[in-house]
Amino acid sequence: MLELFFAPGACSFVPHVALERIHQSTGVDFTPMLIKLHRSENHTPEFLALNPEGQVPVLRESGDVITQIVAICEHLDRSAPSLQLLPSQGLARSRALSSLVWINNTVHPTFTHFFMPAKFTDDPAAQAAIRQFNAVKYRKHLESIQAQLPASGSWGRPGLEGVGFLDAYALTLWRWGGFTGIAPESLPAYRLFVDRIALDPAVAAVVERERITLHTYKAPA
Ligand SMILES: N[C@@H](CCC(=O)N[C@@H](CS)C(=O)NCC(=O)O)C(=O)O
Repeated sequence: MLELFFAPGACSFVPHVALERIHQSTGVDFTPMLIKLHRSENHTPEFLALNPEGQVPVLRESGDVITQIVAICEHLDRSAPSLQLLPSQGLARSRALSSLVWINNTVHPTFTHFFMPAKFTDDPAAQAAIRQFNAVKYRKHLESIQAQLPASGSWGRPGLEGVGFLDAYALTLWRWGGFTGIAPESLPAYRLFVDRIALDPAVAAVVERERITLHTYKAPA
């Protein structure tokens, strides 16, 4: 029995898409377990017993728990090697893994500083400064990602079918960018990439299940 604890639009979208791809390609089932972060369902004793950090994603497989996106992705990649969610060989694999780790330990925490500044200080003035500083930094990261995105196919998986972890993470980071005030037209190649990736059947199914919109930017009134 395979369960993914996820929150709509959160980074858990990455393993959610991978599990959906595995399901669509191999028939292996999983149960999506909705955790409402805005209702603090990540702070219940039951959830904290799964992940003491109180964060999604959590993968539970036959009672065994795995936390941390990179570890979950590595596990899912090994469980369905034919899909090459990460390229299976050589330098391509190392580079894709490098990008995955960079996103997880650098780009993602930059957004966390913008979105949840109270995690880093309880001083309201310092929180405002953290938000502003990290919004600028986040835009630079998305520009860097845009420069790496392919005009066709999957990010870091040249010639391979379907989407991989990097594609799903890139889409997630794009959605978050709208909340930081990044207008879609200011990153046109990134926007085209997201619209293309959204057509993938696994991505489309997860977007629908999580009931999220891809483009979150709202122009200032
Ligand atoms: N390093 C963790 C980061 C996970 C993370 O930041 N999860 C966020 C959602 S994107 C979360 O659950 N936030 C709720 C909280 O921290 O209170 C991982 O790779 O799994």
